[in-house]
Amino acid sequence: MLVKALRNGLGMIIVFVSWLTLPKQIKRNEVDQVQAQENTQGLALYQLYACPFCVKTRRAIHRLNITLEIRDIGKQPSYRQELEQQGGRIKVPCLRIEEQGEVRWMYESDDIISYLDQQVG
Ligand SMILES: N[C@@H](CCC(=O)N[C@@H](CS)C(=O)NCC(=O)O)C(=O)O
Repeated sequence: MLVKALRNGLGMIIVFVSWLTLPKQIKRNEVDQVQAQENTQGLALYQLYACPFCVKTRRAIHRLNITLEIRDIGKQPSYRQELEQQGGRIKVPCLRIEEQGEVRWMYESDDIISYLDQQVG
């Protein structure tokens, strides 16, 4: 109970500091912005709001100036269930990638950020 409260408190501090120190967003012309957004079609990020690795991943999304569908497993039990049953485990962040009708699940914040950098960086 106490550990959970401390972890949540620390998570909220991380969220706040992250908000204060958000990275600069990549600026693109209109055409490139539409293209960048198109390149992220079919992606959904499973996450928890105050998880430090999720904060790190959201910062990268902010830097890349893209909008991704965010599926918070703490707020929506069905997302948690999907992650466990289809992804294979409950660990966040996890990126669900749907390409040409195939779905894969990418765990590990560093891998997710590299993938996003490659797609739209
Ligand atoms: N190395 C992973 C660490 C992710 C991680 O530990 N996430 C925690 C939440 S902050 C989690 O989902 N823990 C559950 C578990 O590992 O089963 C990353 O960078 O994405």
